[in-house]
Amino acid sequence: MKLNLEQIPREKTLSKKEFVQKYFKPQKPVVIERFIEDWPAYSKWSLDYVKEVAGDKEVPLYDDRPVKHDEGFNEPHAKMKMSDYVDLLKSGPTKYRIFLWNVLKEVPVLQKDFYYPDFGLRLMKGLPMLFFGGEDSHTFMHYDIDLANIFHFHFEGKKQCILFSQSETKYLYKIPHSLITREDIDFADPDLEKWPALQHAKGHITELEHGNVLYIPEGYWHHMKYITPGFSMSLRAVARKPRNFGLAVYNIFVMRHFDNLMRKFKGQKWIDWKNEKAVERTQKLLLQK
Ligand SMILES: O=C(O)CCC(=O)C(=O)O
Ligand SMILES: [Fe+2]
Repeated sequence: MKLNLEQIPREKTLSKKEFVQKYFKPQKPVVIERFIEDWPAYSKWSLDYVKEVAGDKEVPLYDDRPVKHDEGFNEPHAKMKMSDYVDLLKSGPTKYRIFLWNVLKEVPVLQKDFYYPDFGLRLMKGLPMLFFGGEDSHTFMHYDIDLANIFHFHFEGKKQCILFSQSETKYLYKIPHSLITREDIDFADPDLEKWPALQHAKGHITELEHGNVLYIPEGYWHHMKYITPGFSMSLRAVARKPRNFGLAVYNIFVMRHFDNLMRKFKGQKWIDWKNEKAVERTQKLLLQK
């Protein structure tokens, strides 16, 4: 048995009008294959180029170890120079990833290599973020705290992306008071006997190659698996649907602080409780079906 995933449609190019009508309004994902061919980044951006312009920067690295209280929240698991990291990526599989690296702030010259595309949405200009991963590494299934619309541009190598809309949350073993699902689910090859509710979830899948851009609609869950080493840039636009905007405000101003407080007071017990709750709640919904 496999997950119920449909291929994300692919378009060679797409006008603003077509994008809004066909994908933004109905909130459907799409891959645009040749959208950035006029960006300098299209011919320039590679791991070697990043090594050249940012080799001396120290970068925070994350692997796939589950959240633990004593390791702090969002604390990097290791640090190294970008030049060493690129060498590591090229030397073979590694779990180490860079998650949310602010390009503008860290390496301003990279700004000249891309434009803010006009998709009819107002993009947040201060927040172009970069993500890197080694062969076989993955970003846990999550949705972003602000439930933004995401344009995810991929460079060098291949990356598998699995998406679910918020309507599927009930089948995904979501951890309460957080933005992730159970971290021990391997979405690229899930054990459906252990996680039976996943059979009911309807999702989307694609593989990105250099120069492709994936539109991720508001609040969609995303799981990324780097098939070969590579990196991506995300540009974001604020959630427009009132429900999503409301959830974003709740997550940023309430959920996050409540969760931090509970971690402080209850420590690992809080994390263990949430992990159990994720299964309990999902099983309960399954019985009601
Ligand atoms: O590609 C990745 O490693 C993660 C991307 C992501 O989570 C995002 O763009 O919001
Ligand atoms: Fe994300």
